[in-house]
Amino acid sequence: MSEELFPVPGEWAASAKINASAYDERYARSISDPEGFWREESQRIDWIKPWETLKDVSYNEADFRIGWFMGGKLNICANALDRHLETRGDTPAIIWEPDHPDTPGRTLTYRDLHTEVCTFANVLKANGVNKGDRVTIYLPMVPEAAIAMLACARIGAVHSVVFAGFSPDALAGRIEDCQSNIVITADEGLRGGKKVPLKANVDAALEKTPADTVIVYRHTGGSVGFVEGRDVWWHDAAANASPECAAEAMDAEDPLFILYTSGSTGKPKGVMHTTGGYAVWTSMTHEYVFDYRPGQVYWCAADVGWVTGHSYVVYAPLINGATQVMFEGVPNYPDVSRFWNVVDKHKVEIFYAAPTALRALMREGDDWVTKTDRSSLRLLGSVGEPINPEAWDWYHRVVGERRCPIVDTWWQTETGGAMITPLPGATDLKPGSASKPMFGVQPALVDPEKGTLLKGAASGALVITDSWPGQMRTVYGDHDRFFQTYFSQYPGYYFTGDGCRRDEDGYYWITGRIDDVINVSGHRMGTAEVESALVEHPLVSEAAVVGMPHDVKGQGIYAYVTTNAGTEDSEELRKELVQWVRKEIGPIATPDVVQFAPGLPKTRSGKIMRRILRKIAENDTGNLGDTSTLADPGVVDDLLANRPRT
Ligand code: 6R9
Repeated sequence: MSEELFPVPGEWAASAKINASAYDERYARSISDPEGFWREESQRIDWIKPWETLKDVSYNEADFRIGWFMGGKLNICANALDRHLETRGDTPAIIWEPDHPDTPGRTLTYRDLHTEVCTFANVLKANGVNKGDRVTIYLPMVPEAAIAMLACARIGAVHSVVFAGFSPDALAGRIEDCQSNIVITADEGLRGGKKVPLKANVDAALEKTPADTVIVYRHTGGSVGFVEGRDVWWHDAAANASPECAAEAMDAEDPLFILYTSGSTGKPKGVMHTTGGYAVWTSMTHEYVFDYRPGQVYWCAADVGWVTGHSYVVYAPLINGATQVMFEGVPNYPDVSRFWNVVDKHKVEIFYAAPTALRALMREGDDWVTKTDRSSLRLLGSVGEPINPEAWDWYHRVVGERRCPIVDTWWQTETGGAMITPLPGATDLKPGSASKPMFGVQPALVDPEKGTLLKGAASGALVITDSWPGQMRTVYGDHDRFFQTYFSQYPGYYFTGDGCRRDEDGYYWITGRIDDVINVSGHRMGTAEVESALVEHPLVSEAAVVGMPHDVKGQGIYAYVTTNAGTEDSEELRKELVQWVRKEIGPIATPDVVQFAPGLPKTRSGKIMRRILRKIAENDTGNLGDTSTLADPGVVDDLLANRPRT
């Protein structure tokens, strides 16, 4: 990897909120005097009742617990909206840019958003939603997604947003897991000119898992089925609701949301975040990572269905009084200049996106970018997966015209906000490195086998040695799974699941997942989830899924499938299996390669040797490593001989 250094531009060093020496000083203080550091930083939030104890944390199994800002009371929605009304009530909070540029957009000021959120909070109440109830949100990228989330937070209900690209089955599983009685959706979504049948998907999901209420936002106007007594139109309900709704005083540790994410085993986990720590953490990281000042136009291109959309579209920007663009569409519609046309249209200064989108655009050539103006851009961000130096260089040179620093932010659904990231006025950049820890974060590397701490320049498993305010608090409904997944492997540490290298300058280079999680276009997919979808097909007896390198997506999905005896492994069946997985999970889980395998490489104890399957998928077949424990070595020869050309 390139180790070229891009020093902090002079004007950034001079004007940014945090320069290099401020970073060193504050980072040191955040570790040596957490009490003082967080007392100051927590002032960014309006507390209804001040907190008493900074943290209550133990990573030991016997008394395992994580809590921050104990005793404090607040409402995160009031922090995102009410407190801005006096100073910036008429300032745009959300500038909504629709799927097609000719469709009229919408601008909601802080006052507009406040009115909409209070009204919808009353709609929720009128439909029986109480504090602590789980509300499933299955909406496209429209302001109503943020409105619904904030309305939940206002009354203390716990939202569970399900990405609108997920299938009815995946939606049903999530509704069932958190025992949610209400679903908020739209008639249809719209992405790249294509309609997504959201309401129909909800209807299908609720055949498996019934719910009492479905609130439907009319977006495209497409016709949808309507179940009397269960379904309610958003606009009808809102017309009868008061625009005034007091914000509930929430305990710092009251749940704020559940967000399902893929792990290395089993079904997706309901990652649960609470209120106080998440508010402080997201707001602080947003302010420093983007050097954000109210008035600047900020655009995070993530969907609200992912954690990046929760933290850096909905909560942090609004808490910080930002003006932001919310984009319904996709980067290549109506053409591949779309991102940059939107930047020009709204004079975007700060732009935050995923490497997969950048790689796809990079392939289309520079003209699509250079024919746009982009002079408003000051800062670029990257999130979701490692950004390869080639894509980094393109982003820096072509998109940002060498003028804009790139903040490559490493974090996870579990961490709530950015953990390892450059700060634009403080950190000299190395393309491909997420660089240095955020305040209060203590990363460390351990030997993956021995679990011993590695010092200095080293490569190993990335762990975090102590808690931070935005850390997830539990796996919904399964606290033991929370402990087992993240704290049992390397006792005393939070294990991230990522591999990482630390260089001689103390910069961190994330190398990707070292567990059975694949990162497809910045979206997490558990190999176990895809496998269980495949084996549900009546003709499949066994499946093993691994990641493979993919030019645009970062990683692709490679599935080895063993069919039932007597089944013909035809091209037709291969296509059918691909469609099957799309239907079971959603298009993001589409396998890139399906290889029929009469047998899978297994140890004598019956464990699938994924290491070998990974090597075959990576086309790295020269050295398959130790195959002596294989029960039947002939299986591997067969796999090698029948590898589909990709
Ligand atoms: C925010 C988000 C988390 C996983 C994480 C890692 C990968 C995210 C990255 C990155 C390298 C970055 N990841 N950001 N890898 N550099 N800047 O993406 O959350 O969907 O939970 O994914 O994504 O592998 O463990 P999530």
